[in-house]
Amino acid sequence: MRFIGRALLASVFVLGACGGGEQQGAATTTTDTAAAAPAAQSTTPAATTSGAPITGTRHRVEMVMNANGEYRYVPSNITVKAGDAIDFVNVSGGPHNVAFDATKIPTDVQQALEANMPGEKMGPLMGPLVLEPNAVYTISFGGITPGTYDFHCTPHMSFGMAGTVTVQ
Ligand SMILES: [Cu+2]
Repeated sequence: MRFIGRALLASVFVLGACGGGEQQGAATTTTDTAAAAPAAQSTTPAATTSGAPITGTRHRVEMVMNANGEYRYVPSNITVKAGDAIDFVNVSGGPHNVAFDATKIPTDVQQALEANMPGEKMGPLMGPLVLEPNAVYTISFGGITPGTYDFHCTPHMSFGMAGTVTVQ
């Protein structure tokens, strides 16, 4: 229970600290209709572009270095329904990422997960490094066959930073 309490405290801290995010305008081209569009204010990441849409609950998993110097996902075991998503939040000790253990996942599920993992991946089923504090990496579990899938953090694999997602 102490561990959960710590995670809740960390959540409060994140909520209080997320006003200072960088807003770097990457767009260098303009269109007639876009000129007056307000800049995006939210730090919520964009929906996945190539994968299945998020139709259910968004779950939160924090990526942390805890008070004992251990690298962990909190929670490390999470159950979702197909169509839910997990927001993986870089709370402390980063960079972190989310990499699925492909050898233990059926090929069709691998393909669906691959499509649901946005960004410039480090390799097959190996999500990009999440560098910025409080940055979020979102994975949709839309279209994912029910099952139990193991994942780990590539930089901290040898430190035991690993988790399991069960899709119902
Ligand atoms: Cu890590």
